[in-house]
Amino acid sequence: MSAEQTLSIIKPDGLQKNLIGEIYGRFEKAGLEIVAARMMHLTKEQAEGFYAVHKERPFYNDLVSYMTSGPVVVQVLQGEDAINNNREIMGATNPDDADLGTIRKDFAASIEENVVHGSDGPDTAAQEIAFFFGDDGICPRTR
Ligand code: IDP
Ligand code: MG
Repeated sequence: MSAEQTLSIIKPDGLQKNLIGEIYGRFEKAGLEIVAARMMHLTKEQAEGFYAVHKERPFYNDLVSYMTSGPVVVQVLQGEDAINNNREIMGATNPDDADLGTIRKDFAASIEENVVHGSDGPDTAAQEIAFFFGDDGICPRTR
């Protein structure tokens, strides 16, 4: 499989726990390159738009409150099988179900406050990357 890109977010609890470097280290050790990055405090409208797919879920309003409770760090990860690779590094949505050594097993407090987001497939990856970085926000490695 050729190099792929995926959208990753370190969520507000991840910043509160001061885990940016720890999480970036895990990405880099797994061979993923960070090719775009920004820190931002999502507005309610941005969080609602990003998670629109979950609009009908009972946890939607809480999810929007959580995602706007503090700043986040958003990045594009690039590498072989990046989407699945990142999902493996993250672990299952519910930390109780996550494998040992994953970010969520090691750091998540609950199924909601689970530290990281990662795209779940090629279509959502493309949409989510465009949502945060538009057409020209990526910085390809030139060396
Ligand atoms: P994912 O982040 O592992 O892809 P999704 O099912 O896409 O999981 O859910 C998006 C986010 O919504 C989760 O990461 C988590 O923060 C929150 N969430 C998912 N399921 C629940 C739930 O049952 N209760 C509360 N929050 C949830
Ligand atoms: Mg998801």
